[in-house]
Amino acid sequence: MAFELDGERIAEENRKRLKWLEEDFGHLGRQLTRRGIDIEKLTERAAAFRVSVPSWGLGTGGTRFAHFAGPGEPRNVFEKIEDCEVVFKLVRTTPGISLHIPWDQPESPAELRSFAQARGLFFDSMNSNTFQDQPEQPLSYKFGSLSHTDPAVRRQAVEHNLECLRLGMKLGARSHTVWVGDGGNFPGQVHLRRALERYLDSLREIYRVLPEGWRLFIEHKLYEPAFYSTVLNDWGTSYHCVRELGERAFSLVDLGHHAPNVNIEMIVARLIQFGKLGGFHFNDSKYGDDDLDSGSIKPFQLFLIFNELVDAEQARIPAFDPAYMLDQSHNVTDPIESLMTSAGELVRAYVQAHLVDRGRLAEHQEGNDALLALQSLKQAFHTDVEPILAMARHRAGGAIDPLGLYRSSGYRQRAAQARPATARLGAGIV
Ligand code: RM4
Ligand code: MN
Ligand code: MN
Repeated sequence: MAFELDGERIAEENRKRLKWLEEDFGHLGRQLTRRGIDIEKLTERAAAFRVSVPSWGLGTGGTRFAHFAGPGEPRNVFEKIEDCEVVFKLVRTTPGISLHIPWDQPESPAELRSFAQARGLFFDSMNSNTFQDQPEQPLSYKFGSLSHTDPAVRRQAVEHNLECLRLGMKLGARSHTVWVGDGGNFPGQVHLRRALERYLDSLREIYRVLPEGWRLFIEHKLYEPAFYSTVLNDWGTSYHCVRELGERAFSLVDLGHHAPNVNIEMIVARLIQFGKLGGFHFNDSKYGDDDLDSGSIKPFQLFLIFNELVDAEQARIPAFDPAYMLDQSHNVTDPIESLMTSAGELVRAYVQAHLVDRGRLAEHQEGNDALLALQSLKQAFHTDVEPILAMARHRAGGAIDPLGLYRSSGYRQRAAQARPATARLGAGIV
């Protein structure tokens, strides 16, 4: 599908909004100067922020009850990339794409790679799928995959991961993310220690052939689809596993994969301190792995996570380089709109975290002044940094108002015509 939202159209829309933006930017700049902060430097940081989009987030998601298809959903990986291009052109922070195999299995990897490259996009992380059975698959994952009791099933699951690595090499990817649903529904069903040992043995085989320069991310999750026990259930278990595996193995934190009220920013701080924070799957949730839009439910939590990340960045913690990725399921919104706004929420939290006066905060911490310590965070969190975000987008050739421009472009309506509904691809249980 041809993409009419070209640079000229974006620039034309921006011209209408630039005067007001400059006024707001100037005002915020003066406020920040009073706080000893240089708005220009902050805008550069905002422009340099990167987060990858999940190929599986471009179609409408679904629950285990129903899937309500949206108009013009991408029908294959190429159409997903066309939609990624829209997100990227308008917000400029999202050139990376995470792929899910076999949902995104291309016939010709070289063709897929150049299709993405031609649009300024690249593939960052490969994601394996051993939580579903695929047609023609010899052995079932009903009772697990990498931790299955049957070595033949484990072998098949390992092989699938190796296939992802081989494909990822052809696509120019730099990391591999493993999430498994292995676990049990009933007490006694799974031997807890033996299952983890089997899982780790399988991972060792994958890690052993991890391509040069790649990182391996493992993603823990409390429950679901297993409702009683899950083999990689929490960050502590994940930390144990990545330490066992080696220096290129890291823990990945998916925000929705924790019990309600768990202090995720503390988990992030711990993993940073232990040198094992690999990256994130950003999303938000109220109850479980809801995969809602980032920052939609608990924006302060998102800020506090970025507060830890920026603190580590500023402290120049060695080898601190987390991969930022979105992992969302869009059921009632246009996925392109959700991804654009979610990317914006991450940049917002990132920029706000830079507003924290760390010297002052440290003084309040040393002096045990709980109230003023909280105030130093709140002052940053309450600052409206939207002019910085908009200016960073504008200067990078993106849209001052991505949502407004996207809606007025009629892209979705054209997609609906160009892509009549067919059998739906991918994402069964995101
Ligand atoms: C899981 C997990 C994984 C994602 C799958 C589709 O809950 O978040 O990252 O690949 O869903
Ligand atoms: Mn995830
Ligand atoms: Mn999830």
